[in-house]
Amino acid sequence: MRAIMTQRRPTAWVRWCLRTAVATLILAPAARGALEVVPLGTNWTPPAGRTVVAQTRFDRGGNTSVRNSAPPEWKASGYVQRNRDLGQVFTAPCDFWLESVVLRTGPGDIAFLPGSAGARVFIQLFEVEGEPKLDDHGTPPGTDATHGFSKNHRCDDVILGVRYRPLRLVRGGVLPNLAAAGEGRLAYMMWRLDGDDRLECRAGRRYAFLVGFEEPGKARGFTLANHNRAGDPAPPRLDDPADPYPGGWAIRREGNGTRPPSMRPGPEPPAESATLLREALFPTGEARFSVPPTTDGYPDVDTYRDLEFYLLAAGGPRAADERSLDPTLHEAGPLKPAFVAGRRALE
Ligand SMILES: [Ca+2]
Ligand SMILES: [Ca+2]
Repeated sequence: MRAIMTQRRPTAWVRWCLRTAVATLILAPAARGALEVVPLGTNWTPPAGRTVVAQTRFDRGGNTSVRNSAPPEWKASGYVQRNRDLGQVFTAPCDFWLESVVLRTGPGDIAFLPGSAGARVFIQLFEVEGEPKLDDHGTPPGTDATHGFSKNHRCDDVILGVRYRPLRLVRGGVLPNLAAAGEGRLAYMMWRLDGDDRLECRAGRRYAFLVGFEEPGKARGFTLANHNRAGDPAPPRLDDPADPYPGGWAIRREGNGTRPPSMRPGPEPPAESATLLREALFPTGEARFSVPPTTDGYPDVDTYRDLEFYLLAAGGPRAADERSLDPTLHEAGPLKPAFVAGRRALE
């Protein structure tokens, strides 16, 4: 009897293993750990049901740029223009799996530079811990900012009291040619995470994303549509009722993170410009991703800025098979858009 069972068990075991392996191959996501940047054109409507957060307001002026230019540009006011990653802090309004971030280029004249199409990009994700506090740098209304890059008293106001804890770095996206639509102005793009790189967000917690070019290149930069209240004459406050998105604020990583950077005013770079150049460039290799984001910037800060951005949760039709593999995806119940502001109404 024992001999018969010993012969039969391996056969049943092998069959079970084969069935499981085949099922796994069929059900497994095609790609895991990938970043895809998808052009959405200049007319795009956030999908109902999957849009968890939407900040729709943007200014008609300005060029708020993501860039990784080589060589960087000298500014006669006395500094080398710093390479920069840009992003946004948000508060999860419910439990959800973040699958996509939709961003939009700005309306300005350098919305999408020619060295950007085809460049490799990344998105870095953080949890934001602590409670934000506004530091006006000792320059309230009626005084000038002290750092010399701007006189606007709000341009040295920064958010302190928080720590940006890195959660995930997803590389390998390829930026599409957004200039194919609207000359690159006000063009939407979807930064989509696949498989294990989707981020589990818990209701009430703050998170942040930061996007940038992986490598420097000639004329490599694009702007992001955003709304900035740095010019508001009202006294600074974090709970400003005019804030279009009270759940967070914009952030950046500039150069090697030195704050404030050195200034040597003049029409040409000084002979000894190595320090200025080093401060303008990202550290090489992995060190770049350890430079924490901040609202501090020169000449602008992100303290009063919000990007135009949309967060889409996993759970759409193309994720149907993945949903069956992950029972937590829909435990939070129906998704409701939150922090919706501005002109655009969600369908
Ligand atoms: Ca100030
Ligand atoms: Ca805000």
